[in-house]
Amino acid sequence: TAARDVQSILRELGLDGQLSGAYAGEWIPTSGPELEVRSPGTGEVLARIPQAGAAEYERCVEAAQAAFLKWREKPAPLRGEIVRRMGERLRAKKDALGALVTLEMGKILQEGLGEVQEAIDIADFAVGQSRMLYGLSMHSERPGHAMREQWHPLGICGVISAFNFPVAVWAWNSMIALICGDACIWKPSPKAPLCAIATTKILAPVLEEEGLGALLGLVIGTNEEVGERLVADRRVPLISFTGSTRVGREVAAKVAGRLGKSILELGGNNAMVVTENADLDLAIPAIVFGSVGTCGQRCTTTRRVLVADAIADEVERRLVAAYDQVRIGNPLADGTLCGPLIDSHAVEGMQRTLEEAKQEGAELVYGGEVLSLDGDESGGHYVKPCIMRASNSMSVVQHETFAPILYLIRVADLDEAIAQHNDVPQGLSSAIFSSDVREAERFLSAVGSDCGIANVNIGTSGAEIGGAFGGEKDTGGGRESGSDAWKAYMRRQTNTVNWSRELPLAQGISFG
Ligand code: UN1
Repeated sequence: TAARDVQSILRELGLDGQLSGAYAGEWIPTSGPELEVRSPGTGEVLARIPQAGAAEYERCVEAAQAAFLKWREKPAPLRGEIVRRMGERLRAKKDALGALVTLEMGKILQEGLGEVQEAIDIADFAVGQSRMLYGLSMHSERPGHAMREQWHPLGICGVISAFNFPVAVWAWNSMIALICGDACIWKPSPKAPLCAIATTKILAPVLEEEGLGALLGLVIGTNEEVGERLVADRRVPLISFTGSTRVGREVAAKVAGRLGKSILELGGNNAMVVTENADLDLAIPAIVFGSVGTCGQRCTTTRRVLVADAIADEVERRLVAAYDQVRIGNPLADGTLCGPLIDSHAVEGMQRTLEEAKQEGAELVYGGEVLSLDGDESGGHYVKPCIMRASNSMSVVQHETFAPILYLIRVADLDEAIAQHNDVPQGLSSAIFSSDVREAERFLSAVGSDCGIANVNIGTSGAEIGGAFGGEKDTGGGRESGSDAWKAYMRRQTNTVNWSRELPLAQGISFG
């Protein structure tokens, strides 16, 4: 039955025939090296995609630029109306697309569906935002003068996305970029290209009706052929990159070198502070969802727990009991809470980190085993989520390993917790569990968490789309999704209009 399910999911999304790796308003035949897509849960080959190369990339950019010139003239609320129709299409395909996320990327079905919901949510948000691209008006110091700012469309936005959120993070960028009047070119992760093809097949027809399909360009290709070209391309004023800090640093330097704009969503090293005043009935499940959810492969995954000495034994005991209840297995199956890692490299990376952790003196509390590897009967990349006692200064704790490893770190008090909390290179998401308003507010204050996201009595992951998403330091400083993140996708223009019959100069200068 599993095999039939897979085929029916692929068929429903139009992925069962010959696939192309490039869309530029129409699907362009591609003939580059084949990308083989395997399901991380079973090892089964889901598809083979002939990749796009330089020529197809060029077609996408040219078509996107031409479409942009028309799109920017459409009033923003009418652009919003088109995005509204896209949200409707996503709603209609939520079940199938959510299942595809699970098949291709390995997160459990509940999370696959949640990811598509996140894309629907941002589409809805973008519709409202399309009537709220507000600029300020200022009071001129000169008589008979008016001053204001306007926000204009920017151009082509290149979106380079990661495997772990193969639909939602692209949607954060593209839905907002579209209402801002931009075109998009998507280079998805080679580990999740089917989600990109399916999403484009669902959404682009809405734009095709307007003759503007090329606004949602898609290029599946290697970094050499496509990624580097996109990053270096002066016709692409904005690059939004999600991925590792190492690659993000290179992307940032290249885009800055041509004075382009970039939005960077890089690694996290997210911690939860659990004080003596924490409600552990909330904290324990929040830690489990944060650390085990998506098999530890969210940017926002809880990687460190900074726990008050006095309650550390109890927290450890309760976490072990909770981890023991986590059902690991086929991510499509009911009741599974933890699916596989994305591939064998991720499994090896986790094992390497655990080895290094032991050498540095971390103590294994729970889990960490490889449950099966490629070549085993199931072919999946399953591991047992792991808990370790560690200290914050260990090099394994300072690095992000994209796997379910949770470091328990004991601290004497809130001062020490905050100091250690901030003593890592990354600054994405953070949380405190405390029912004491003084502790909670201090954590959120200027002397508290240094992260882009700081929560009280909820976990580090699973943010809603309404807020700005992103983080500081090695996380890259970008903000996407809600709040005023839309401003990054537009260009600001300051206007001064003289409606008087004089020509006074600013700063009181008299000239001639
Ligand atoms: C990511 O891991 O790249 O807050 C994004 C969350 C999700 C998005 C994560 N809404 O966990």
